[in-house]
Amino acid sequence: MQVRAAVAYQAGAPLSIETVELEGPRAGEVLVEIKATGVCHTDLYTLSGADPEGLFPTILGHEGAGIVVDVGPGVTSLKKGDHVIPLYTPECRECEYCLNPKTNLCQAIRSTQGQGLMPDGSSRFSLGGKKLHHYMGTSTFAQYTVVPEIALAKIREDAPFDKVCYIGCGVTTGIGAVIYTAKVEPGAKVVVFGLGGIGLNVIQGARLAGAGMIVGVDLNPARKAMAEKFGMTHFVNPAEVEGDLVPYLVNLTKGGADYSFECIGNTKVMRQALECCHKGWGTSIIIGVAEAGAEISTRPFQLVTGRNWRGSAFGGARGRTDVPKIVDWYMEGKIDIDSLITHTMPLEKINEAFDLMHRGESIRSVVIY
Ligand code: NAD
Ligand code: AHE
Ligand code: ZN
Repeated sequence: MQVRAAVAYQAGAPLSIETVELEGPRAGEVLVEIKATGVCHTDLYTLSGADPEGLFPTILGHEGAGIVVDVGPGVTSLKKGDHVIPLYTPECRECEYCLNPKTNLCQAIRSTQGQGLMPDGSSRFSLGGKKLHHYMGTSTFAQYTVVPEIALAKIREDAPFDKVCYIGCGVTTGIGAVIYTAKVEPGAKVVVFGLGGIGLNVIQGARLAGAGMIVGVDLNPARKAMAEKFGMTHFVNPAEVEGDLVPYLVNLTKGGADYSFECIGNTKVMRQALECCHKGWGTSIIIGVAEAGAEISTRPFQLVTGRNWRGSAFGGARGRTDVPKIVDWYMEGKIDIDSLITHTMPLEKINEAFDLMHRGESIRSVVIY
């Protein structure tokens, strides 16, 4: 079939709206009509050319929601008409990762996904007879996309696509990092670096977990009001701190953070996030994605003296199991998504979403098909 899509021809260039060819679903695959998709900083990162898995030409996008239109042979868990959220972290429930409660990183299709291909090693997208790469197994910047069955979470039908698409990455990544990865306890002192589409969800996750102190750190003063609405108790702008940021934060938290979260992708900030943690037990979670070749460093003494350095992908969530629950939390009013969606646009204007993010003017932009 022919579908409208935003094609990334090469790194650094704006996306181009094209009519591309999409082949139907093969065995174990599902054709999804994407109704809405968020634009995440990771799309911008890959488009920048810094991502070693950023293959071009491609169709980006990994934060979508839509409706099943057709299923390939052997698909049993989904049928035409089901409402779904595509998952860049699938959940096969069979691989050694899925069977290990310590991780959410299902590896069933990771290698072909990283090569921009479907699990059988081919692509369903093409333009003018030339192959287009898939992206993160989802390619939600297309009106229709083909996704493996194990990479789709079935969600309730009364959930609005233009809001719950954000659960496909940002909401789950932020709230999940607090609840599933860090397992923040009531009363904990939390420091969040970067108050964008991810960090603000870490803040609402920390409030949900009952954290006693939630410090937000961002260079953009415009982020303060929104972060306060989501539960931030103290705002720190590093540009306004005299002297080193780390001792300032240790002092503010009276000894250091129980948990810190880096939601920027800046390796210098990752070090600050670790070193502002409390001696003996503080845990720092890296969420931000840094370019290939970037390295983190600290004095080993920081770890010897009991600080823990960890990372979190997709918030530690198991998509097919946890995403429908997070949709329920939204529908029950336990979490706020609407306030974070600051801009919406049709696919034709998707480049504006990237410009807004570059200028720090949006929290989340959502493309509505
Ligand atoms: P964003 O652009 O919306 O937010 C980044 C925020 O960081 C902005 O508010 C910006 O002002 C702030 N910032 C930038 N430099 C700073 C500095 N030096 N000190 C303090 N604040 C600073 O981005 P986002 O969509 O929230 O994504 C954040 C990061 O998380 C990106 O690296 C993205 O690729 C990554 N990410 C990771 C996962 C995962 O599963 N691990 C999932 C989604 C996104
Ligand atoms: N391809 C990049 C890695 C990017 C990365 O870390 N992606 C996160 C999700 S970001 C969503 O916005 C992730 O889930 N990582 C686990 C994985 O298996 O990719 C690179 O640098 O190579
Ligand atoms: Zn993302």
